[in-house]
Order: sequence, then C-alpha cells, then structure tokens
Amino acid sequence: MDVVYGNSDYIRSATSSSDKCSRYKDQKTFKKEAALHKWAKVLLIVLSVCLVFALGSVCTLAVLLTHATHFNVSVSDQGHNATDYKEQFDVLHNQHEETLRKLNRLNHSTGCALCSVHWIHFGGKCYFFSTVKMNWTQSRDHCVTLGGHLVIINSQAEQDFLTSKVKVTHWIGLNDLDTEGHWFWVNNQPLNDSVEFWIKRENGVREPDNWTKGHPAGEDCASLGHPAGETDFWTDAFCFQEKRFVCEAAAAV
Ligand SMILES: [Ca+2]
Ligand SMILES: [Ca+2]
Repeated sequence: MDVVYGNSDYIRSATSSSDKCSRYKDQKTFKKEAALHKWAKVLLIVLSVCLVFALGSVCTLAVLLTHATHFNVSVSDQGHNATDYKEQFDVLHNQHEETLRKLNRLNHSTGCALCSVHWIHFGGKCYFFSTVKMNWTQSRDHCVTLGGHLVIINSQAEQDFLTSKVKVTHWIGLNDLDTEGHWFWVNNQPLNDSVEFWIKRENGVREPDNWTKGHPAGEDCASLGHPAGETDFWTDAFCFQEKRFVCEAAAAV
C-alpha cells in the first residue's frame, strides 16, 4: 500500500533532516575548533620551553664572557708582573756582577785577601778550620752563621787540600740521617759515588760501617779522618760526638 505524505508531513520531515544536518555540521566544527585549540596549547608550551632555554643560554654566555674577560685581564697583569720582575732581576744581577768585578780589581790593586780573616783561599773557595769542637748539627749551623756551610768535597784536589791542612778528625757536610746508607751533602745533593774518599782498610774493614756498639741508631755523620789518626779519608761517626769541623764559602771572585 502506497504511503502518501501530506504537505505538512513532508515539511516536518524536511525540517528534521535540515536540523540533523545542522547539528552534524556544528559538531564537526566544534571538534575542529577543539583540535585546533589543543594544538595551539601544545605549540604555546613548546614555544615557552624554547624561550626558557634561549634565555638560559644567553645568561650562560654572558657569564662565560665575563669570566673570559677577567681571565684575560688577570693573565695580562701576571705577564706584566713577570716582565717587571725579570727586568728588576736583570738590573740587580748586573749590579752584583759589576760590584764583584770592582771588588776583584780592588783586591788585586791593594793586595787584599779574597777570603775573610781566618779563612784560607783555595780553588776559588774559602775554607775555615775550626779550633773548637762541636757536634755535627752544631757545626753545620755554626758554618751557616759564619756565612758558609760545612765543607762539600767535589774533587781529589779539594780532598788533598783539606787533608794537607788537618791533623785530627773534622766534621764534613755529609750525612745519612734521613735514610741509612743514602748519603747527602748539606746542599741536599746526593754523594757522587765517583768522588768519595771513604776509608778502605787492607784488612777489608771499610767505612761507612754504621757502627752501632752502645748506640743502636748507628753512625750517620761523616768526618774527615778517624779519631785514631787517619786523616786522609772519610769515616762515619756518631753525630753527637764533638769534633772540629771545616766550613766552606764562596771567595770574593
Ligand atoms: Ca749511617
Ligand atoms: Ca764508622
């Protein structure tokens, strides 16, 4: 059976379809706007983060540039100071050299000695042979107060000169106080094994022997000669013993 619509039914039907279409369009538009709004928020967050990072980078660069500038200024100042000190050192060094030359000429013209009174000149050095006795440490310190140091023997010629001047044992500037068997001069230089004059007796007994009888710490200070009278060579002895000593100092030239 055919269904026949009246005009009013047709109009209602058409109107209903139109409304549905309109709601559909509205819903679609709303979804689009919501999606756009969501992306806009994401984009805004990303831009904000980038902006924060950019500001942080600018601040870091500014700090680094400030430090680099200060560092350059500091290095520049130190460079100037080093140059100034070098120039002052050169001036003082030249004055010192000139003073020594004048003193040398004065000594030659007047016949003055190159060493102080009671000191003996040999090989460009001055030597003082004490007449009093002290222990090794006191001897070392006394030489310093006299403007020198306990003698440091660097050659056969120097050894021969010293032995020609002494008749009894004297302290020299050599010790193994820090480490047993490691001998050092008072200028902290180690003993050169090719320039040493330890006693080597025919019976095979040699020095240094670090004798410990009565004194377990052993013998840690070197002397020219032995109490028994051998003065041509070195021996180690108890540092607390009192002996005469030899000081050495630079000559005036
Ligand atoms: Ca020793
Ligand atoms: Ca000894």
